[in-house]
Amino acid sequence: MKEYGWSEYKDHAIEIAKKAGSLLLDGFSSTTSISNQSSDPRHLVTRFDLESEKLIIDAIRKKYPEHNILSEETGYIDNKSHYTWIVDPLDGTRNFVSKNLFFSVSIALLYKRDIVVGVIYAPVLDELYTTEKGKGAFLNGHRVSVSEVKDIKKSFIVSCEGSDKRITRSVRLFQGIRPLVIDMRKLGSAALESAWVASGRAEAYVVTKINPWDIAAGILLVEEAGGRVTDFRGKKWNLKRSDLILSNGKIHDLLLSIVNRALNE
Ligand code: LIP
Repeated sequence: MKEYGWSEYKDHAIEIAKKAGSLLLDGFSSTTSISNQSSDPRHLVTRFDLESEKLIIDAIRKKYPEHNILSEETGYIDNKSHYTWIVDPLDGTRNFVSKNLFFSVSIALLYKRDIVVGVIYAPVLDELYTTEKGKGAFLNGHRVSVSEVKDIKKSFIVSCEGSDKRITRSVRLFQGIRPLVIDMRKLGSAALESAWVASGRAEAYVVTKINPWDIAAGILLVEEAGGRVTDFRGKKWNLKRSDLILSNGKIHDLLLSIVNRALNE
């Protein structure tokens, strides 16, 4: 780890996320209808996803031209660097199009295999979640922590199927988890679902087949807020692991066994 920390990169990510957020806010407020720019009708891509992504990639390349970038719509720009920016320019596109305010910009920085910076900005909510490895997790500049709830019966769980569009496993997860907890919620933005765990609004987020750009910033945020992140086998996250539990740590082991029972029954 660099001795002076990762603040320079975090500050840059905040600056870009806010600019991208303001672009999205203009789109969200406009009355013009928004069409799908993708040739695949199952994959919704609006011009705001593309404009936000261009703004973010241009800003990263201007300041750090030698870094790699992995972004939802553009894919992987490989410069053989140890640094990789992981970008979702509009997480929650369906919400955005339906005038639902739960959408966000998510930017993370990976150094070798470790996520070292995470920034999630929800422009309508005006919620800016920021984190840097070893320095804690923050919402609008105030430190946040995962919840203290230890009892699964007193837990709220957020969950979604990620890109697992067959949804068989999410239905099983709902059947297995829902009767044991207060409630299960689905927000439509994986980044914000992670941020809810980090800020103690939910005890855990259970997700199948999630893409790195949806979750990378949220993973560091939850860990820095005192939580725990593993795959369904209890292994640490890496770029290839996409079935994940992000939790307050206290209910993690029990949730792992509930998830595995639900999927294997
Ligand atoms: C979306 C997520 C959503 C998840 C979808 C999708 P997008 O991100 O955050 O919660 O269920 O699979 O990945 O595509 O709007 O950036």
